[in-house]
Amino acid sequence: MADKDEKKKDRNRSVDPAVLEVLAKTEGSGLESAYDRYLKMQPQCNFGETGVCCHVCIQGPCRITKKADKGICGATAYTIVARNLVRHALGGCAAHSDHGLHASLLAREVSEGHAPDYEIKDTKKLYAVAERLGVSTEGKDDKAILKELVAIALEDFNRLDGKDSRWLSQVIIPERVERLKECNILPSSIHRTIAEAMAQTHMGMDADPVNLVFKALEVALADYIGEHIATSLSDILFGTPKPVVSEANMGVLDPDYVNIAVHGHNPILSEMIVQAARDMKGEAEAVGAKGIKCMGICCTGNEILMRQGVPILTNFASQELAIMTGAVDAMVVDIQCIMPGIQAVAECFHTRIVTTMPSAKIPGSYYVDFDDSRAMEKAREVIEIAIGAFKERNKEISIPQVKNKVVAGFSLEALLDIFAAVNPEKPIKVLTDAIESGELRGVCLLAGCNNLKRIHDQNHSVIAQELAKNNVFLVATGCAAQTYAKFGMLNSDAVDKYAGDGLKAFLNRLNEANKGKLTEKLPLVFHMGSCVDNSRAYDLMTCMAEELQMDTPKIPYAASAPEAMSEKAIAIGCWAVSLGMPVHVGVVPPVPGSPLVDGIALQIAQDVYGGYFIWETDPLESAKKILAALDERTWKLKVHKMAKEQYETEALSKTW
Ligand code: BF8
Ligand code: SF4
Repeated sequence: MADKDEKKKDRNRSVDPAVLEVLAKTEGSGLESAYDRYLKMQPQCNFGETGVCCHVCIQGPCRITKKADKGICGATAYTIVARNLVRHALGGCAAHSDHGLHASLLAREVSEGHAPDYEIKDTKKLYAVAERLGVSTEGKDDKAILKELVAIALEDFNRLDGKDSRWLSQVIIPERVERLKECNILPSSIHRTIAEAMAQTHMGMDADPVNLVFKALEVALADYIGEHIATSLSDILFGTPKPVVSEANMGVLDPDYVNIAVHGHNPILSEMIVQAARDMKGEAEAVGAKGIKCMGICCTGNEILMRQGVPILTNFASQELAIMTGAVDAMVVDIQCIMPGIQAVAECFHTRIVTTMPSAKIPGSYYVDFDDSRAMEKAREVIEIAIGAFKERNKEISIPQVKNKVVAGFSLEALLDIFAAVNPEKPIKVLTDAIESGELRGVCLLAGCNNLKRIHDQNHSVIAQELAKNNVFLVATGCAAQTYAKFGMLNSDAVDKYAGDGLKAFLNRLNEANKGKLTEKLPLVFHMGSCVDNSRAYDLMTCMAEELQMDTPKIPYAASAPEAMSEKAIAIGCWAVSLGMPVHVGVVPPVPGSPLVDGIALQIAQDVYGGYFIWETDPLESAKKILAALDERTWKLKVHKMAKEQYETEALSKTW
């Protein structure tokens, strides 16, 4: 019912003041964005929405109705829903892994001394990853170590011998590895898993919903490997993020500058664009600009915010609206989450859309064939296009004067460094102690997208505020983190405004201990990076599990995707469940069409993996359910600790 009411609402489906200003200014102008198209799309097909539409073969589409309880081939609702779930997870896995593969191939070039515009920036991380993966560093130079890491990564993409993924087996706790093996879902290699799952979901193949759901989880774990590889190698090549100060929202646009929006996911491109923009200030001044400003949208925005302090322009849902300000000279895109709609809007302005990757072209856009071996030359080509556009500005510029201060850059390494000021021996104990003492109720990862089915940014902001009020330690990634950036929730003012007493006391203790070391007070929400950096957020859970010597299902750590949209979000949600997290999703995915598959996701998964899904669209209810999931774990943690101490029941406390 609530969902139906939502759909009746008008196009002002946002709580971001900058977005509302642009929507108001463009009403009736003929400029079209996702906010308009969402309305035109109503009502959306209920068969698709609940997952019971199948077009796996071209006898279809088949949809399950009261009259037809099976597809033409005899597939029932549970087969169709489960098969669709596998294919959604596959899309996400392929996207993240493709990103991880690009990072691996670039790292190999660097290790062989090819890609001259890139280098190993973070030797400490190189050594840390080598240690985690069991690679000896003795007597080897950095490039040789990197080459070995890349070989392990590439083997994890291509292995055909059926052995377990080495990367995954090394980066998660042994108890989880065992569980995944027992359930036969530990991937061998990414590409093999993708191929097998495509075959398994072909018409006339697997009809068993449990087998299919398990395959979806295996695919999702392959996604996790791709993400972890992408994050690790990006840190080695571009630096592991450290606390950085910046700002966010459309007010970061400056009419006096050449404004370049960098949009997509791949730091291999955006790092070069940012560097080239710094080098080409003179060229911009020559055409009357004060310089060049880069700013980010979506996850590549997170990558360059975290490492370079580049401001955030906006997040996924409002990407077209940024162009409607008339102040964006070029929007440079690489891969993923790029709405094709940006081109039509750009054509109404002087804005150039520059596509850069062979796998993500848009008709009508400028195309610069980005090449790692000539990266700087290509980046300069892109900047020249933007400078050319600046000269052709032809419309009134109208920039919403909305922006907020941002403190970001919290890689796991950065977080542990902050904790180390309180406990240098065991930094993570600062967090686990605060949970055990009751000061904090647990940790929540706020992740994921925007989805026009919800009011843009509302679920993100309300859920975070509620959790903060209830003393949950909050980390964020992806477009969720960008909501917090835009809304001033990534700075210390937000702590005063929203945090409960326990969270305030915890953060104040850290601020005190880090006086003189940190230039800024700590924020309410800790920005851990892009969506592939959900691997960082899971590394935090692994670190807590190692400290508490418990399997992950006992750790009071939940995840939430308040406005999930993409196939990548489905893959992330599935690996998080199989790796032991309760996962809230604020937009119901196409699963309830099969009560059986729905039941597996919401309940049975918990018995098998310890993690499970929670579907809840209402933000206040969502926060309540996340808190209940955390409280259940905190309570269990205490019982197990007590049992361990009183009865020395190691087995009881270690396994879950
Ligand atoms: O990978 S959060 S809308 S931008 S999919 Fe896309 Fe979703 Fe944003 Fe980043 Ni992640
Ligand atoms: Fe219909 Fe079966 Fe073909 Fe799916 S696979 S479209 S249910 S006939």
